[in-house]
Amino acid sequence: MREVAPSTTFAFSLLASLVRHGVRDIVVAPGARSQALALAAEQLSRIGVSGSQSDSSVGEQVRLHVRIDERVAGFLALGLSVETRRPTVVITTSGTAVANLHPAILEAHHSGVPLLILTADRPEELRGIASNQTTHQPDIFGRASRWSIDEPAPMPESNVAERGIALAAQASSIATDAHAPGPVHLNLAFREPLSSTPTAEQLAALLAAVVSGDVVEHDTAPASSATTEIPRGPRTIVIAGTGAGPEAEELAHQGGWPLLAEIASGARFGRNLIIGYRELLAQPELADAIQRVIVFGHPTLSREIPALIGDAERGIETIAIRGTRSEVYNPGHNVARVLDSVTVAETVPGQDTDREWLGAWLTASRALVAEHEAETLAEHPETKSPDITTSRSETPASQRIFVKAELAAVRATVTRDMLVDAVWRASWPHDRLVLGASRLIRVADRWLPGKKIPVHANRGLAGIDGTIATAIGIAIASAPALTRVLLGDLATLHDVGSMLFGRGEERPRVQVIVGNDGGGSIFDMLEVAQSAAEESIERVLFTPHEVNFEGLAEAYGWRYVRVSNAGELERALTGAGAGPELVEVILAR
Ligand SMILES: Cc1ncc(C[n+]2csc(CCOP(=O)(O)OP(=O)(O)O)c2C)c(N)n1
Ligand SMILES: [Mg+2]
Repeated sequence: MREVAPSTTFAFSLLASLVRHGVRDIVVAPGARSQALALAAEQLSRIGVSGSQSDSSVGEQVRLHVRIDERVAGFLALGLSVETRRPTVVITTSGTAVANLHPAILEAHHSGVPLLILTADRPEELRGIASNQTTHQPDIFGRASRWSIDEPAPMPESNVAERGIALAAQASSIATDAHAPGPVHLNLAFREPLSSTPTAEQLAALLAAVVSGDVVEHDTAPASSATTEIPRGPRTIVIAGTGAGPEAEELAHQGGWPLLAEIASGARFGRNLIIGYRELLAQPELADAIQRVIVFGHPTLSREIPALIGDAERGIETIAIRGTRSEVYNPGHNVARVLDSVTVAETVPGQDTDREWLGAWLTASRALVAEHEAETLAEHPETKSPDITTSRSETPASQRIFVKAELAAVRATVTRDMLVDAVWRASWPHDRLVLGASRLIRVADRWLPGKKIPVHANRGLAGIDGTIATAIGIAIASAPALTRVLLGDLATLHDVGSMLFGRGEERPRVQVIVGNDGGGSIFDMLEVAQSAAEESIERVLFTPHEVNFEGLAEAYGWRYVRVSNAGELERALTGAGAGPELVEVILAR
């Protein structure tokens, strides 16, 4: 029997051991140098990894996903990790392939998402001599990786399997650190032979060695976090940025405080929720009375929040809840305390919940929402749903009025407000919603009411890249749930490579809803758009295009739906099929 190549022994030991440590998804991009890893991943996805030597029925299953473009592979892995809350493995070859992972790694770093990046490299004797496809890969991601190691090529005489197992343990424990999860980079050198094909017996022996060789810690130990009691007293607001989670709502509820929760905070629900917070923060009666701010997650959608917290003159005490992101939110370095978690101290006599404080915010919020609704209706009277009682009327005249109004409502052109509202109404707790970086997430953040639904947005760096790939990862991991993605046309075109599913790759239920206004209309909002020449803004900021989205969908084998009015929008949102589809919504610039 031919001996198993060290590269293959190492690849199997490392990957099988990572699966034993909780990995459920492996994303592979093709390449020769990484062949041992890719082939091992493919094998493991078919046979699973046994939980114990004697009982293979308690095996761990691992899913394999293959993508040609490493940038897509990186964001797909990010989406998978977001949904599974486990680290996802990404395997690439050497050279520019590695660099294509950088955007997803930066996003994962800034939003605290665990990733295990396995990049193949040349062994030391082939480095620095202009060898083909060879660059300086060790620590290429700099501060964005929690840990990076340049692992020498596995050699026949070294204890290759043990090394793979040890490396897996260390890498997964760092990537899933309870306080600071994030990307880990294993740069792995491989020497010829780059792989070999083990026989069934050799494979069984390799896996048995992994099962007996590693100590499995499936679940990360819960973060030992201190809970600090804070007094109820000061007039407090709770702010929830992206990734805040339900704890923010819980605290607001406990303290009886207004809750200003961004759209992707995971806390935009409950009785204390304040809609229209940006306008309200501009009202001195409310804003000037704030004495304390407690901030969860990463607020990124308004200027008002950083301005409020960052203004030392106001004398506001800001407490930031640490969370698991790499940086603590600290505008103006004005955050007084950073805490793991807080709870409200028992009420002492004379220090009851300040009902007036919450009441003032809620009243102002309701007034604002009513005003906004009235304005919207005045601008678009056709969107008003007809009075249902008139349809039951006996007189033909009033019936005609009803039918006309109904037709007008159905034929109404879609505005951004209508689009975000319709998507929000169509979403349910068992669905997933992903929001791209564009005007639409801001419109959604401004007016949408509270709803307890899972919303994700890549707000670590708020890139327009990788949105579709991230959503596909979320869709695959949350199947059979429906994942909707709402994003702009440029964000869609930036990530169009993610629409490519190779033959045999899973095609999840994902509805990519593109608000197409022909370019980056978010830039029309910039102050400079008032003074600069229109054609200058047009060329370098708006960046117009005339892409045929239907043709694009056809090329990639996606279902396509075009929406040009309110009726078509409703139909598209409720008519999602079983696989990927592109819904193009025509918006006015
Ligand atoms: C990777 C990356 N490049 C550039 C930007 C800057 N940027 C922010 S929004 C935007 C345009 C978005 O256009 P579109 O997706 O059509 O949304 P719209 O503004 O039209 O709603 C750009 C280029 C970014 N956020 N990320
Ligand atoms: Mg656009």
